[in-house]
Amino acid sequence: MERTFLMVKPDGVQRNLIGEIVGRFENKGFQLVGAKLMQITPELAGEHYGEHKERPFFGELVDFITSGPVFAMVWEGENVIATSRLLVGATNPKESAPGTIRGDFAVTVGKNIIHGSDSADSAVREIGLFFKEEELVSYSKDANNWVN
Ligand code: DAT
Ligand code: MG
Repeated sequence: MERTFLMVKPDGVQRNLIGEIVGRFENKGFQLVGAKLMQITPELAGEHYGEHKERPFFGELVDFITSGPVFAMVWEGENVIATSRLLVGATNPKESAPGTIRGDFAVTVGKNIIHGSDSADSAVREIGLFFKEEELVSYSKDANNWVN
């Protein structure tokens, strides 16, 4: 089953949105297979956001993502990578639709609440950066038969 990496950023943790965000993915019908509250080091931040190293906002991005704890998660489900991006909403909250997480809770691109992998390759890479295989749990739930 497809997996993706989702992470409540420091602003989402500070604004008490972990429960709200977990609830949205649960309610959708996806399954949580791993989660932890953690502090990102500058080294991990640099790896995670490596594709943005040359961008003018890179320094601010690393400072922000290391400014407090994040809630890192792995979610599983049919088409979960692309569908999660729809639930997360556009990168810039000025453009994210109401009903999406960023559309409902964020105002500015520098504090946009949540990260979600953007492709199958990113999902594998990011899950590997944040989680060891033994931290992820494979299990079945009867409710999944009413989703898929
Ligand atoms: P996303 O998080 O939607 O995948 P991204 O990968 O393009 O977006 O950028 C990663 C993060 O970098 C994004 O969530 C917020 C920050 N960011 C992106 N563009 C920015 C900009 N123009 N100014 C400041 N921060 C930006
Ligand atoms: Mg991205």
